[in-house]
Formats: sequence, structure tokens, C-alpha cells
Amino acid sequence: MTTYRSGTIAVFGRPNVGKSTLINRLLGHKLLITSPKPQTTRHRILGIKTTPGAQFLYLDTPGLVWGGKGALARHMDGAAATAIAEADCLVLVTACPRLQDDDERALDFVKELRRDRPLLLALNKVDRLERKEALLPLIAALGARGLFGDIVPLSARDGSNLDALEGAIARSLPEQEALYPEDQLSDRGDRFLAAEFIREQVFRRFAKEIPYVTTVDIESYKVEKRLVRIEAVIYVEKEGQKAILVGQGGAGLKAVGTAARKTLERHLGQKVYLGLWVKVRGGWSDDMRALQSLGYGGDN
Ligand SMILES: Nc1nc2c(ncn2[C@@H]2O[C@H](COP(=O)(O)OP(=O)(O)OP(=O)(O)O)[C@@H](O)[C@H]2O)c(=O)[nH]1
Ligand SMILES: [Mg+2]
Repeated sequence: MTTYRSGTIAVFGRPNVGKSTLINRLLGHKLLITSPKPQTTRHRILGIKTTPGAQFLYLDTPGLVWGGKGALARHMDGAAATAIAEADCLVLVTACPRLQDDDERALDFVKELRRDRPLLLALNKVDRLERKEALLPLIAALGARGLFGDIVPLSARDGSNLDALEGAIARSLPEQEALYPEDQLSDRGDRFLAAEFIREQVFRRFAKEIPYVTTVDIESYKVEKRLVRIEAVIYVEKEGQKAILVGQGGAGLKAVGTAARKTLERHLGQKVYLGLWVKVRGGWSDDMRALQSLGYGGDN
């Protein structure tokens, strides 16, 4: 009889390499928000995949940056560091075609904390390469460092070679029973995900500083007979930012609301009414108390 395996997998690396896209693909459904802008993920979020042979407990983490200013940056670094310190298996994600200085810093960071835990390397975005063979010297050089259990070139975007990564992770998990019920998909509830899906649209639709001065608070979340009724506030730091977000005749806010509502409806399998407002709350991102009241509590 084969033994069951189960454990936590910290997925970490510099911002924008595709960590959240990769976990969504591995899970087979959209749990985590993604965008072309760095520092989209702000929390440590557990995504659970249960198979007949293993239970994968993927921990998504904020991209590692060093020396970011303010309470929000400290919260994000802490969320990533906690996941890296505690997980059973560590997966460093980088993007093709080469490792950058910040990838090396992420690697140095984890070398200190690693103890004897398995460390795997996911070389993401191979779809950007015209000739995949171009990766062979890089893989050989990285392999020669003797740090990684496996080095897996893959594409989270088109799904290629994800089974190789999943196989390598499964082999490195501890032999033990499943730790969560098989129908549980995350440690986060739908109210949290609703706020995330709204923030995702701000990251995807607005340029420059707007995403970084934005957070979302769900004021009410009611499951009714025919729909889920959600009232949410998008907080920004200044009046001028509010004007940009709301847009001409409310068009900006409306586009955010419509797209977020559609993502939520797909996730919940139910109709959603989404009421959205924008409010100004100066300095929220550097105010510990404001952060805690906005859901950035503890180290998650
Ligand atoms: N071409 C290509 N793009 C990808 C791939 N995976 C992710 N991306 C894109 O890379 C960007 C960043 O993806 P995310 O998944 O948000 O990256 P992340 O590492 O979670 O970023 P942070 O949360 O900011 O640290 C998005 O535009 C993705 O669509 C891939 O395999 N190929
Ligand atoms: Mg992310």
C-alpha cells in the first residue's frame, strides 16, 4: 500500500514572477489574484488541493522585497517570512530566461532558514522562450550549485510541465494523513476573496501609484435567496486618487465593479449584487491600527 503524503508548500520569490498564477493552475481554479504589476499579493493565503495520493497545502506569499517602507511593506515581508519559516517544502519561483539579482537575494534569504527541508526551483514563463534548449546551460549551472532537489522549467500561463512540478512536490512532502477536510479549498472565506477580487481589478486597470494606495473593505456580505449582496469600500489615501479611481462619470469604478462581480459570480456559482464606494483614509498603509482594522492583522 502506498502511503499518503500531506504538507505545506511555501511558494516564494521576487514580485511578478508568477507565483499566484502558478498556484491557481496547480489548484485547477482561480483562488488568488494576479496582475502584471509587482506586489499584487499582500497576504499569505493557503490553497488546498486534495488528490487520492496527497494533500497539497500551497502557501501563496507576497513577493520578497527588501527595505520597503511603511507598515504595509513590513506586513508583506512578515507574511512571506512566516510561510518560508514554517512550510514542509519550499518552492522558489523565478522567471525565464535568467535569474536576476532579486532572485539571488530570495535564494540567499532562504538558504539561511532552510534547515534540511526540500527546496525546489520552478523556472516559470518558459513560453516566452523561442528555443527551449536555450535553458539547458542555465539549468546545468543551477544544478551544479547543489541546492535544489529538482529544477522544473514550466509555464503557469499555458500549463506546460506543471505535472512535473507537482510530482516533485508530492515526493518531498511528509508521509502523513490529510491535514484538512478534502472539500476545503482555502483558509480564507468568500468575504476575504470578494475584497481580493475587487483589488485585483484596481491592479489590472489603474497605472502608477493608484494600486499601491488602495485597499478594500467589505462592509456587508449577505447571502440572500437569489443572490449574494455585497457592499464594499475602496480606500485610497488622497482626494485626487479618489477622482482618478471613480473616473469620468463613474466609469472607472463601474468597470472595476463589473469585472470583480463577474469573477465573484464564477467563484461562488451564484448571482452577486456588488455595491462599491470609494473613500479617502489618509495614511492607511502606514498606520498599524488602520491596517489591522482593514484585515492586515498578525503575520498573514
Ligand atoms: N508569459 C507568461 N506570463 C506569466 C506566466 N505566469 C504568470 N505570468 C504573468 O506574470 C504576471 C505576474 O503574475 P502573478 O501571478 O501575479 O505574479 P506573482 O509572482 O504572484 O506577483 P506578486 O504577487 O506581485 O509577487 C501576470 O501578468 C501573469 O499573467 C507564464 O507562465 N508566462
Ligand atoms: Mg502574487
